[in-house]
Amino acid sequence: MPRTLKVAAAQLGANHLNTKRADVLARMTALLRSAAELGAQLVVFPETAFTTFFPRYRLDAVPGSDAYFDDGDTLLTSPNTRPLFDEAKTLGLDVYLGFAERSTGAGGSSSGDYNTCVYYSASRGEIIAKFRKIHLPGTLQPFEDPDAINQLEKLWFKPGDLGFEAFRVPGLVSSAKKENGKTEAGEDPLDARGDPIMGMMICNDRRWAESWRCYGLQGVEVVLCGYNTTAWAPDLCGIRKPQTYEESEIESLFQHRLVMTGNSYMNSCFSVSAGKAGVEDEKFSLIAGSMITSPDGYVLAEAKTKGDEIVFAEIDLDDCLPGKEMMFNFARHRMIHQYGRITSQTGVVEPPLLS
Ligand code: CDT
Repeated sequence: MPRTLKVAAAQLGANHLNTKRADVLARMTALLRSAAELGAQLVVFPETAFTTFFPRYRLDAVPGSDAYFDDGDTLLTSPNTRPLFDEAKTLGLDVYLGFAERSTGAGGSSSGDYNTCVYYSASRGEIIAKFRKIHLPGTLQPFEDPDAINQLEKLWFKPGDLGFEAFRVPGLVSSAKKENGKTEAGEDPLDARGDPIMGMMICNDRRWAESWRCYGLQGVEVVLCGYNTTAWAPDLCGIRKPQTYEESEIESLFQHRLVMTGNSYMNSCFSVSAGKAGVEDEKFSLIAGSMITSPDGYVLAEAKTKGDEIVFAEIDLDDCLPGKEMMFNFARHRMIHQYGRITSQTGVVEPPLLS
C-alpha cells in the first residue's frame, strides 16, 4: 500500500514592524484554505511567521516587542494564535508553525525566549511536537557600521534545548500505527512501516549536516523547515568578492536549494521548506524559494513568487526506501569509530605545518 502524503509549503510575503497580528492571521488562514483546496494534508509555515524578522534589530529598536512573542503552551487557546489552529482543525490540516516563544516553563520545557516551531496534528487536535532552533546565526552585538545588516538572534533568543527529536505523525497515511516495521503474521513488511517519521528544524539549522544526520539516524522521512533568509547581508555571509544585490540574492537562493536537496539526498528523506519572502520594513530583502525536495535530491516544487504562495506536491514516503536500504544504509556503512571529532571538537583545529 503506497504511503502517499500531500504536503504544502505556505510561503509568506513580507511582514513589517507595524503589521497587525489579525492581518497576518487572515493571510495565513487564507493560505490554509488554498492548500486544502489542493488536497494538502500538511502545511508548513515560515520561521517567526507572525512578525517581521525582528532579530535584525537591536533590542531597544523594537518598542513593544513583547507583542511579538507567544507562549508555546497556550497556542491553541490564545486569541493571538487560536484562529489559525481552529481553521486547521476545520480543514483537517496538520500545521508546522514557526513563532517567537516566550516560555514560562509551565508546560514542562525550560523558561525563556526561544525561536521555536510546533507541529499541530489535526487528527489529534493537539500539538504533538516542539522544536527550538539550535543553530542561532549572526552576532551577539550589532556591527559598528550603522548601515550593516545585523542578525542578533543570539541576543534575542536562547539556543534551543530540545535536541533533534524525530516523531511519528498519526492520521496521515492509511497504514496502521506501527513501530520499527514490525510485521504481523502474514503481513508484507512494506505495509508495516507505520505512521510517517518527521523532524523539524528552523532556518540556519538546515545549513548544518549535523542537524540532518541526527534526524537521518532516526529514520526521518520528511524534514520540515521554516526560514527567513536575507537576500543581501554582505557583513554576515562572509563573501570574498564584492557582489551586486542581484548576485547576492541568486547565491543565497542557490545555497538554500543546495542544502535542502543535498541533505535530503544524504539522509534519504523528503523536505518541505517555507520562507518569509520579499522586502520587510521597506529595507530588508528576504529570499523566496520555498520548496519541496525528494530523497533523490530533486526539487519537486518551488515557489514562483516573492509573496504569499502555496507550494504543493504529492509525495510517496516509500521513495525514501531505496536510499535508506542501499546507498545510505547507515547500519551497514557508517564508520562511527572514525567520526570522533564531530562530537568532541567544535571549532577547526588545523594540521601542523610540515617542517
Ligand atoms: N533566520 C536565519 O537563521 N537566517 C540565516 C541567515 C544567516 S546570516 C545571513 C540563514 O541561515 O538563512
